[in-house]
Amino acid sequence: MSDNSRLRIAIQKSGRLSDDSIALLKAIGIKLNIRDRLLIAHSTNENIDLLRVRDDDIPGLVMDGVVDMGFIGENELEEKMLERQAAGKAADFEVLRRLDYGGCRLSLAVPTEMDYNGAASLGGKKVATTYPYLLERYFKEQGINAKAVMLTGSVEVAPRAGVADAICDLVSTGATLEANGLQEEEVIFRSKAVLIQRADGELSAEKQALINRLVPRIDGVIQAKE
Ligand code: PRT
Ligand code: ZN
Repeated sequence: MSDNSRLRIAIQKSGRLSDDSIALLKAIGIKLNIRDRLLIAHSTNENIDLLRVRDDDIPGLVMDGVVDMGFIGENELEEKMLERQAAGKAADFEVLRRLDYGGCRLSLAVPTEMDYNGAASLGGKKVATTYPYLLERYFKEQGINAKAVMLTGSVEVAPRAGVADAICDLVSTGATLEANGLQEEEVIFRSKAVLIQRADGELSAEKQALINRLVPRIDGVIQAKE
């Protein structure tokens, strides 16, 4: 374990949120010494360590108090919160800021040849997704009796592979759906990257003071780009 007096921030090691999150930390004046293969990166000018992990692990690391803060997509955060609530685990955290990157939507898409007349058309069908809790919540809200089939990758090929009738996946440009003969039909969740921290009162006064000093700088960087 690294020095517990240093603020620990979880960040996606390599993926769509990595570069923008690191750029934001640098823009607010945090100097970082990142070595590609290493899990931990230390700041050379602030009491901060970065923990570089898969994005899937970040909500749990914050909610379990293993790290103090994290950069994460709202889609992943909400899914993990629902999953932990269903398992009776603590799911407390605070959103410090919604950020200006990582924008995408979680959408239902069906094969272009399918006869689709609203979400009720999915009744009795199987829908492949990496976000079963968000999808089941949507089905419940809409009163649709469909089944979410969990796939951690290649969701867009599930209908062609005969594994599911439709999919529920993240979309940004829509090119992936189109390339796979799928039509986007319903947006069930809109997401951006967010900066979260452990629940109120669980941080030392020193760490909370450091966070309180950093957040206005983030606002400044975001405003300067607008
Ligand atoms: O390895 P690790 O588990 O850390 O990474 P990951 O593969 O789970 O995540 P990653 O890096 O793909 O995405 C991280 C986060 O970026 C997601 O949780 C979202 O919050 C956000 N994000 C923003 C996206 C997209 N845009 C996006 N387009 N995540 C995934 N996609 C996928 C999309 O599903 C499609 O397959 O990218 C592909 C291209 O999308 P189109 O619509 O432009 O074709
Ligand atoms: Zn992931």
